[in-house]
Amino acid sequence: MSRNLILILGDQLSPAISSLAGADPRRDVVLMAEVLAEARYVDHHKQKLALVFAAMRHFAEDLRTAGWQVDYRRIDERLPDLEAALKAAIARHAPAQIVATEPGEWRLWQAMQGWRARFGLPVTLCEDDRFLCSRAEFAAWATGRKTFVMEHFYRLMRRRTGLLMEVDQPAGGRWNFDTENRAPAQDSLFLPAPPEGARDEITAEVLAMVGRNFPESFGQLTPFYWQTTRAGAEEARDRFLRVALPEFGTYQDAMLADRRWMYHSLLSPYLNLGLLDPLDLCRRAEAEWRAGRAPLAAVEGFIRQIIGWREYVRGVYWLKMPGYAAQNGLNAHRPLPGFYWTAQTRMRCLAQVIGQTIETGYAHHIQRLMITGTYALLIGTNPAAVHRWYLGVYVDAYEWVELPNTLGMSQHADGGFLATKPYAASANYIDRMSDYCQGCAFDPKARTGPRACPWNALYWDFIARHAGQWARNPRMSLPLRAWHAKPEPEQLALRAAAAKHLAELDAEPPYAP
Ligand code: FAD
Ligand code: DLZ
Repeated sequence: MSRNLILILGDQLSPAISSLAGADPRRDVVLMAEVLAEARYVDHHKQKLALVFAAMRHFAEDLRTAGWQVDYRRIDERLPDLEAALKAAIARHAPAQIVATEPGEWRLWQAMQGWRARFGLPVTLCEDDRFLCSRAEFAAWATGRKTFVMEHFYRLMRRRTGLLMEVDQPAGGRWNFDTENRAPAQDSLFLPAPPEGARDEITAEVLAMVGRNFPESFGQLTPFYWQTTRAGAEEARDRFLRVALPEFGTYQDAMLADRRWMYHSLLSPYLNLGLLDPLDLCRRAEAEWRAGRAPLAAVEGFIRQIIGWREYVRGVYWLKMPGYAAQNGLNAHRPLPGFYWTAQTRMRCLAQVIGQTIETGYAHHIQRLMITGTYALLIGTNPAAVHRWYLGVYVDAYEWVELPNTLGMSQHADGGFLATKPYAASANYIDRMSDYCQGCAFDPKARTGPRACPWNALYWDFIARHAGQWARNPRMSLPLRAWHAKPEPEQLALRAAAAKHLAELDAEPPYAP
């Protein structure tokens, strides 16, 4: 029998990955390669680089222990890209075909379409069955639909998996317990301690290597918060289920300065790398509810994020690419302010979230959506620039999940396909959901004047700037009516305050990361 060359990418670190199914460890060779193109196609956070490379090296060791022959190429060898790694591996192993699981990003998927011609070998691309809904199934679900409501898709996934189902009815008589979630932050919250980062030899070596080779990359390398092995990810999972899941829903949207983890799971990096299986994780969360250790509202909310949102955004990504990435429905062209790379701003909310991002490579959903996302939206930032920032700075960022969240949900650049209403808010929202406004240089209650929080004028300027568009959107009728009801002098003052803030931003020298 002839030998196959099986390429395993850095976010395909699952022993049950489809490219290995049916392969023979005695005959086939696995190729894993740390390459410059993947490390540099966007300005990745240092902790993301360290996490990916350390997890890849650990996974290669696991494969070897399981009897696989692994051809592993390290970043120090400075291979330019995956094709260079493949070319060398083909010369070395003379395989009869290349096998891979379909990648998570369009750019690589497109490149793979040319591999057969380039390498003169058959290429088999296996479906990525770590997701519940395949690309084809999502496309079939989407076909002929007038609306693409996530909730409808989510119910289908609940039925398909049987998660939180009593025969064919949702557990507790309701599909969605969101109304019981999302309480504002309270100073008295007890918060679980942050997880400890991995400290084994491989990880220590990779941390030193990233420090040497990527000194200019975004973010701090240490303290390093992330687990780099399957066992470590499983420990983080068990700790979350035990300690934080019961409060997950209640404070899902809350933000507190210096208490950056809140009750979130911090499991997205491991899910996206393949160190945890999403369905298995949801079954374990369900078991916590069935055992009476976590309330249904928390468990339902958590499961919805994974079998609902996570699957849904992936479906949208593959349905809409490649055109999706170029959409700019609000015709926004401002560059991303330089302080997104430095956290040097007097707006305390942004300084907090960006500062935390620099230090950890993590921010929770509402920090991403309603702080860094909303500010970029209000000032009219080019969505492609916002997309590049999010794709780089978070340790869990891969385009299939990041792009729809950024361009669609956060920047409303897809014409309202993913979110029918923009996630725009004034300082009032931040003051209600966080403690960021306490001790800020600006007053969240003031709309104009030297101490007025810039978010207030920017919010109304955003409503006014796109008033024609909102007039066609029934979900925006309330803020639009409120804008039109304002006396003209107030409208003028708000727009002048917004113009002043934007002019100050424009006057800053462009930041080139
Ligand atoms: P938890 O709050 O504990 O949620 C549990 C799990 O649900 C997460 O681990 C994640 O797998 C899933 N999940 C929750 N919300 C979403 C969502 N909106 N889309 C997809 N999955 C979701 N998530 C990423 O995994 N990678 C990204 O690059 C990414 N970029 C984002 C960019 C923007 C602008 C926004 C608004 C959201 C983005 N998200 C992204 C979604 C979400 O913010 C993260 O999944 C979440 O913050 C990860 O932290 P956690 O594991 O503590 O999540
Ligand atoms: C994110 C990442 C990085 C930084 N480096 C590598 C790498 O050197 N080799 C590799 O195989 N994968 C890497 N990855 C993950 C890929 O970028 C990821 O597989 C694609 O973006 C598809 O999701």
